[in-house]
Amino acid sequence: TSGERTAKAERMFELMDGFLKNDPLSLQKDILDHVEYTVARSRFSFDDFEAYQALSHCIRDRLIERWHDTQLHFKRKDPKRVYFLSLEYLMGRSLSNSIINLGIRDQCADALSQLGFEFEVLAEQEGDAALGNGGLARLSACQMDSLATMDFPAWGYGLRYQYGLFRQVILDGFQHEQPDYWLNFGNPWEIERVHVTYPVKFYGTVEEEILNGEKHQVWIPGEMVEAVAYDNPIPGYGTRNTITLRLWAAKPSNQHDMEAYNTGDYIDAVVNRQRAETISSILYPDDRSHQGKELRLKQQYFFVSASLQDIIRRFKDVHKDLNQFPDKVALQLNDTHPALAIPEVMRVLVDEEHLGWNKAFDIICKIFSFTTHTVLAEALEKIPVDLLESLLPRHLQIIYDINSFFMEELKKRIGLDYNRLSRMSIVEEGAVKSIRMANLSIFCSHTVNGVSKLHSELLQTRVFKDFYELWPEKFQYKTNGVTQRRWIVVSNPNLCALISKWLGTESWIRDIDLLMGLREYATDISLHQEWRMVRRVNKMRLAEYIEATSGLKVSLDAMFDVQMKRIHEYKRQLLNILGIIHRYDCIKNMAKDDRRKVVPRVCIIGGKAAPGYEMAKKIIKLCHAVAEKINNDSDVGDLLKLVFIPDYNVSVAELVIPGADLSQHISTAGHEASGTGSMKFLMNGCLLLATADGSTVEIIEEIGEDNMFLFGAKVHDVPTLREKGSTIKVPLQFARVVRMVRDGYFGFQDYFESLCNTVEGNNDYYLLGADFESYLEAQAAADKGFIDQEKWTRMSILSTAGSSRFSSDRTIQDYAEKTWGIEPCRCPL
Ligand code: NBX
Repeated sequence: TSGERTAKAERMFELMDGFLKNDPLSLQKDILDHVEYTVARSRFSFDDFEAYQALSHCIRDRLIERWHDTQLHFKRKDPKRVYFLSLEYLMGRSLSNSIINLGIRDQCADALSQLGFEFEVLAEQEGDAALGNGGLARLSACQMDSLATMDFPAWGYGLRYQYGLFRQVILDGFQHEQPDYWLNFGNPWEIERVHVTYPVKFYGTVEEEILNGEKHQVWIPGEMVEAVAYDNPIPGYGTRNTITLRLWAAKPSNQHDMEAYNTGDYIDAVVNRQRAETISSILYPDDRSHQGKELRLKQQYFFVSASLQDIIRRFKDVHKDLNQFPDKVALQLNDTHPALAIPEVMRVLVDEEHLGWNKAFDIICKIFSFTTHTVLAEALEKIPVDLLESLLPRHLQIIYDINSFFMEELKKRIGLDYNRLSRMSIVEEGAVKSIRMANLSIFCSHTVNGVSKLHSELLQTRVFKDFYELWPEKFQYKTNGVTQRRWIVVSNPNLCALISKWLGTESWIRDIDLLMGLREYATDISLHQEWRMVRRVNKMRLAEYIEATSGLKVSLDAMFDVQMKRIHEYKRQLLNILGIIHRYDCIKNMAKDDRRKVVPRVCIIGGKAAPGYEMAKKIIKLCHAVAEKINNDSDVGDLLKLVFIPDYNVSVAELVIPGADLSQHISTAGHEASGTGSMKFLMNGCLLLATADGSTVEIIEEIGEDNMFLFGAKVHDVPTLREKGSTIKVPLQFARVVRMVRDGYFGFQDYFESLCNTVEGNNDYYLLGADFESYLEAQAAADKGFIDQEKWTRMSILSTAGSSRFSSDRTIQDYAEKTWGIEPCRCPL
């Protein structure tokens, strides 16, 4: 029997002293075994990449052990679980992170060096897993790390895109997109589960059936594809817990199109089958708009359907009564992208489990929580009804039913205020009738979370005001955070060692509040020296990278000033570039003697523009055109350099952030929901030059205005400034730098014209002109601060110390307590 078999296996395992060992010798043996048997190279001759592959498999084996134990432990304890539903994860590289979380970094480095390899070199062999666009996707990755580390019974669900976010290639200063076929060289970090598959259905019709004398709607689907699970183990730090990120890939189903085979058109039938795979083949690279594309909707439903089948199966393995579902399951919607989960759960409960509408809806409202990541009403997702009707006819009916119920409830509360009813309705009647996914998500979730305090205020007073007034208790916020494991321990090992030395413990890696202990030493001169030394080594590494990627040599004495994030008009990279032009112009017009007083700068900009976002692409080109002029001007020399670092991604961030002196987070107030890049810079002791937007407002509370360079209109000034439009007094310097671009000083006059138009007079929606003067003042303050290195170092230490509030551990603790109602479930060692 299987019970006997299990007992026998357990005995054998103990006899053989089963678990893998982590001393350098055992690691070496395992690495060499993988060279020979997994990579299939000779153990006497293999290169860096093959060594990376072997090492990864050796680490993967160790992850799998812990992962099995964790899953078994969860199964035995059966705690309430959270399921994190996100269409995007920016995991970056896994090797260093895994080794550090397993606590075997030194042992691995030893093992490798005895084999003649260097750990850092092997780690560089790994490509990024870039299954997401920007902040939202990296946040998911940070939160998975925290969930694992804090022992929460959590699962992440996502899509296994074959093509991740495009690679950005710059030719003549223009962005070109190249496909990121990241699976080309294999992926040791995933485990294909050929037996964990679910059918996902599309199209078809809805028919009425009579069951036990009652009318029922049944969906007769027209097409079917198969979802196959790929599991990515996520190890926690300082714990055995290793949780699962389960990504779905689409495969043709065997029942896909039986007819075609029967009619004999074999070739066509096979080609058709292949098309199923396109569902999970590509990540949409646009992080602002949604175009109502059928493929995107298919992706969303494919993801939701497979995940929910898996979740419900796991529940039913142990429990009979679906009424207990809310006691055991929390479903977290990462933005509205997975919101089809709401009608899908309804469909399963009503049509398949015959639970009855009211009971089912009651369950829905207890299990879903929703987090939104935007402030812009126009960025909210809407699905055209036509599209939904053809792809998911039954879901459309269910959404209509939810909406009728919603409208009835609303009328009880607000009467027949038709304007308001139509604003709040889940169905938007307009030129294109569509479904408002945010309204659906708010109505059906028990909690609506914003991602920073300011964001939450804006949701309550503007974007979702109508909802807030009626259900204030639903609205909460959880300020975003980032994981110190990735953003200090992995990416800045020297700073990590320094922090541990001064705090006298490594415990801050799990218990981030301890980081505040650094405040005590903020004026200690010997810490200052060591701090500056660490920072200088990081700058050296960054300078080497700049030289290797752009051929530009930069001075380590200059201030490294970085703005790296997706390119958006609201993030105002253009303000940065115009500021740089102004700096250049000033240097040019200075007497030679005065130039000695200029604080040298290396301005570093990086980020991807959505392929269809014309203005963002022009900003990238402008950056290159300006760089070309400045970097070749002998009057300027080392006083000013401008570099665009191409193909910004997680691993580039790991290299750049530790080397930055100053970083810019300069969105027009009221536009950045939170911002998480700033938190990574802060952790690494980089000073911020920022507007009071998103989470910066809370960073100010934490480290104080004096420890950063703050500027610009406040959120409540913005509407008035916009009203004033062209009557605002814009500084002469602003008009001058815009004119330089307009007049072709940097070439490409015609091409930049439309870009210049966006910041002039009434068009200046993002208020570059209005904020320019205070921006320059903040820049001047930064220059002044940089001269006083002692003061600067103190501010830098205080930045790191104050970053503890911005750890994703704190965010996750908040979610666990206040939104999901889950508790840690720690796997014994
Ligand atoms: O989410 C970002 C916000 O802009 C940041 O302020 C915030 O810090 C971060 C995490 O909460 N939003 C974001 O990254 N959105 C997307 O990437 C996106 C992707 C696909 C899409 C819409 C938005 N259809």
